[in-house]
Amino acid sequence: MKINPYQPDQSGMAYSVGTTLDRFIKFKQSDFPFASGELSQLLRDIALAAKIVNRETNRAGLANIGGAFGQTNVQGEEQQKLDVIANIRFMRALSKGGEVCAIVSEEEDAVIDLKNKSGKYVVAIDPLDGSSNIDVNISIGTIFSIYRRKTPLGSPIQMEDIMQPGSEQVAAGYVLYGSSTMLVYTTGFGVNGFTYETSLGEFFLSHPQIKAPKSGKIYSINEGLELDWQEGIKNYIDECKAKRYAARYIGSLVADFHRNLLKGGIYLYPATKNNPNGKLRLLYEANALAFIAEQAGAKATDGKSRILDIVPDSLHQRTPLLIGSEEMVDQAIKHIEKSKISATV
Ligand code: FDP
Repeated sequence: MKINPYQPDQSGMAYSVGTTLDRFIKFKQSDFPFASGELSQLLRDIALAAKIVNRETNRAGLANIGGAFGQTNVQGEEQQKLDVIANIRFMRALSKGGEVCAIVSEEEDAVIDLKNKSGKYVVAIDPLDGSSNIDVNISIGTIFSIYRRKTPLGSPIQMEDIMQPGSEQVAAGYVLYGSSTMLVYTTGFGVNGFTYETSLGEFFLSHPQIKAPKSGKIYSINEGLELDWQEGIKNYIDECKAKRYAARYIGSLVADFHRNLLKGGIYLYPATKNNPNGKLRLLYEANALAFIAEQAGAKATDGKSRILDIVPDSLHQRTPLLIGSEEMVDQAIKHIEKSKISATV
């Protein structure tokens, strides 16, 4: 029997391993008519750093890289050693790649100006999200947003390059370090997911054109904070319970978001009494996931406005976040609006 390597293989002897992330990015470059390949290279740089972080997270239990680093970040949160390692890996990949002029990171107080005159892109990144889950072998993630700089190439970086609303993102994605490692990203032409094949050291296309279910039966929220929620959120969660929806809360935003994106559901981190702006960061958490959500047909809001329309006024700005299946987010918004009306009459 002769097997044609260019045809789908019926025999199973030469089954196709699939499309690598690199090849997919190369094919997709034609989505951008005048693209010179820098965004593609930048996505490859991110994927490379993700592979290294994946290796570090996998051996964390053995390599004395678990636990606290002994310092707090600008948010006052205790940095874990892996937070610091992931930050170093991504900073290095982004600065050496040559496409980026500035980086905003959860782990850095100020903007990192790379003084790279030819760098077209600004990256906002949470190198390792879900820090409280690092030491207990629970899924964690990386979240990134990519913007084109506004000021001319070669001129000094300005705040207008950094403080762009999420609607200006040219690409965004996340890496989920879970039972398998996945990279999911969008460049504004749908959402595609890639699973890491450890023995080959490659990400392969496993979830082409992800579409979020319009509705779902999963709600994800930290119910320990219920006493601090506003009325509308309480009422919405009561409705979820009345409908016997399933409560699923990992406490790693990427993991909770990813599950709900595939299965249908809603993730909520609302304003609370202590955190009137919620907990999550607009620039390097909410914006990227909101872009992905919308590209997959889901929705993201802070309860009042579309996340992607918010114009940031500070680097580490927080925002309430309600994100997930369209009908569920709409229903939550209805409850918030209704409770406001009843509070004023
Ligand atoms: P963490 O503080 O562990 O880094 O981004 C912050 C985040 O995790 C999200 O990943 C997660 O969804 C949320 O905070 C968990 O916050 P709570 O512990 O307050 O529920």
